[in-house]
Amino acid sequence: MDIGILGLPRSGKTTIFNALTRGHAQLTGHAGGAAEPNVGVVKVPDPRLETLAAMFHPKKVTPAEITYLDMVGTPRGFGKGEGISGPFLNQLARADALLHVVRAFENPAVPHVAESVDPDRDIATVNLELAFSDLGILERRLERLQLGLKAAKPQEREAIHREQEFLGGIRTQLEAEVPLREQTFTDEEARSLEGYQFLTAKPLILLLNIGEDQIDQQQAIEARYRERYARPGIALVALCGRLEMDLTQMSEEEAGEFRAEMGLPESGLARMIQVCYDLLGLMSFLTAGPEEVRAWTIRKGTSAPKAAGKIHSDFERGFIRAEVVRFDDLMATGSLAEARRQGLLRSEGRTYIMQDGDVVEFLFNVSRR
Ligand SMILES: Nc1nc2c(ncn2[C@@H]2O[C@H](COP(=O)(O)OP(=O)(O)O)[C@@H](O)[C@H]2O)c(=O)[nH]1
Ligand SMILES: [Mg+2]
Repeated sequence: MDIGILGLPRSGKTTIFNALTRGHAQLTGHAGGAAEPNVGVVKVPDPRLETLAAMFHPKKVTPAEITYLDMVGTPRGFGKGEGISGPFLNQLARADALLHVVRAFENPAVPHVAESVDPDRDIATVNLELAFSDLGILERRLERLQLGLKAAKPQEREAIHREQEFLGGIRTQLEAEVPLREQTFTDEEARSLEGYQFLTAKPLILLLNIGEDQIDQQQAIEARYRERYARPGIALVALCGRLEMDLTQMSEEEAGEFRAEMGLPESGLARMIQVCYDLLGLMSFLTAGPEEVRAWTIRKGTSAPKAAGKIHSDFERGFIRAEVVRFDDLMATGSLAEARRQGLLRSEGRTYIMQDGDVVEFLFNVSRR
């Protein structure tokens, strides 16, 4: 699961990145204009893994992972309505979701690029950049279709006209500031759009980076902005990047005490993982054996063969069936053998929809030709 971080310069992107990944990337003002993004991998904590490990004594335990990408070289024109292009666009286009860091903190030592702190303005600015980028992609495709029309055979023309009309409709809505994630498509239309990797189609997390002096109002600020911006496909979180980054440098115990004192229930890192899971509709299934106990991330509603394909494409192609037991049932019975004896280890076929906490073994057959 890849999350692409974006936002205006000096909004605290790298600070947030460090807080989320316990990283030590250079903040603005120190970096030498590197073009490569900071990449940080976060292990998704799951207490079920430890419990399974105690039962299976595996050689290794592998949690699910979320990867955060912090774009280093924000393009010069970014935030000025010039759209997003080049490597910056490519990095964002590959992400499963976007994390927009919105500056809400005051810091006279680090002036805001637009001179004043105004989260609503910045959210609108970046949304506009994302829409411009998608419009650019649409324009280029429409131009190519128009060119293709000249050389097309009569029987091909209708299909081209249909696509022109479809993409033109999307363009009109985008121009009216309706992001793709809020436009409605049939399943077939949605599939035909996947290849474009439109930015406004991606789930979006608005992360309000509040100042140290606003921590006691964190919940109120979050509620206020959530009311304004939360809708399907958009999540909103308020947290103080600088404080969260400082806390990752402390021991767990120290950080815990500090949080309790400040009235902060859990780490920003843990909250963000939960937000990503909720926003993207994610869940985990588990595999367990003497070699490895492991958690795998999939979207809710994923079928057993697709889930198997997460592990290896051969598992999906040669899928025969899945042997499934609920984590709680496995714990209650104490072993796979006992779960099977009690009829709780089920054989499921191709149409089975995976459930959170399923402990699975996939049976597959790959014919060698
Ligand atoms: N006071 C304050 N300063 C912050 C906060 N978050 C970031 N900064 C400062 O703002 C500057 C830019 O932060 P950075 O993470 O490099 O921003 P980026 O350009 O978006 O990656 C740095 O000097 C940070 O220390 C915050 O929550 N409070
Ligand atoms: Mg940065």
